[in-house]
Amino acid sequence: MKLACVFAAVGAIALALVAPRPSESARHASGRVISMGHEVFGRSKITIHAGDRLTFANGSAWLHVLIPGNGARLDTQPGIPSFGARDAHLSEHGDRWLTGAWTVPGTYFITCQLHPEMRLAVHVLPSRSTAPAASAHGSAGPTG
Ligand SMILES: [Cu+2]
Repeated sequence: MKLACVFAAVGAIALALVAPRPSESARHASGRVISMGHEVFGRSKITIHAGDRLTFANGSAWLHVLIPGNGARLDTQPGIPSFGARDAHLSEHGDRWLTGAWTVPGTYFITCQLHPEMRLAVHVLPSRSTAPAASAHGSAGPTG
């Protein structure tokens, strides 16, 4: 069956593309979770799609002040979800913060105002539903 072969191939490719590190496999359901340690995020970068949210979970005993920016310095970035009244989210021990939806594709940086070492790059891809229709940019070449 030709069709079956196609499906098998697509499945294999999808697995190869998607195959996350084991620790990430079960975290898609309610927003990807970024854990926080003493002076570090649980990861340094993450890739999501427009419309997704992120959850920041502070399992450390430390206070973190999450802000858009780098090296503990605020850098408001157009398109980034709101971090609150002063562009800062205060995260105490046990806090879980669900961000607003990331709606604008691009690369954003998040840091902690108290811990310059904390840096997270968020890569936002076009939303899953509109990804194939990327012709708005006109760079996809001729398509049928
Ligand atoms: Cu911190």
